Amino acid sequence: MSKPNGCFITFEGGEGSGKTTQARRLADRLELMGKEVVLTREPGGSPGAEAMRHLLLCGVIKPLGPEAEAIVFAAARDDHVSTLIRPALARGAWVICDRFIDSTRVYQGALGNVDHRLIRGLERLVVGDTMPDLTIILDVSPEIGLARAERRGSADRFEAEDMEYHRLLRAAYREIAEREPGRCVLMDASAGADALAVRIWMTVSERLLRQRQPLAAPRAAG
Ligand code: Z5A
Repeated sequence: MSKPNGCFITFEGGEGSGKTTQARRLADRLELMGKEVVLTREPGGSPGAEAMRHLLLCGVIKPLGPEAEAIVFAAARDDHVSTLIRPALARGAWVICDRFIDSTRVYQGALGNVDHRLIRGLERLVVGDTMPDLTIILDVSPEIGLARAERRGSADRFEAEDMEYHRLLRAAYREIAEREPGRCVLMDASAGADALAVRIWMTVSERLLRQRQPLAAPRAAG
């Protein structure tokens, strides 16, 4: 068992949906409760994977095709899962990750047309049973998301795709949320960051924290 006590939460969604902002806020709140929190991201999160992040986002892998891209994302994930995520979960930490397997399913699978057998095969090999306990999918229109991402800075290889690409991306995320309601929660991310943080906290409390509360000690008789 790779996570006997720890808890694994991932954030997913299109550009500018607020993943990084909300992952940070959730981490802060859990830390205030005294939890050990490991806040991380993909691609990247470990020294080996961060080196691969640069190659993936600057576009040098793109000419090799979407299959090669999927394999490099999986190689980066392998390093991240084995050197950071699994050890943290095994010692009982809460791991919060900004993007994970659903990004590969959506960007390389649904949008890059990489065969789902390759995507799932890589997932089984690299992730195994280290699946997220909860995945929060932030859903926002591409118009709002890209405007936010633009305000933040220059476009990477994925942000530079056209509007239709971003509409398909949103639809692919919605489909995952519908298919896996036990793991995924879709949230309207067009609201302000404060309101969204409250809804995320309620979801984490209901789905994960309550289950992990130690049972009250039985009252002494008499
Ligand atoms: N990728 C892939 O193809 N396959 C894979 O397996 C993996 C990834 C793992 C990583 O980019 C790219 O890699 C990604 C998919 C691909 N594609 N792209 N682009 P990244 O990590 O560098 O970027 P990102 O994941 O798209 O994140 P982002 O653009 O930085 O967006 P965000 O994290 O969702 O949003 P944010 O940084 O929290 O907020 C963006 C701005 O909006 C910022 O100024 C905030 O202050 C503001 N903001 C945030 N929330 C709100 C609300 N609620 N209201 C108003 N303004 C807000």
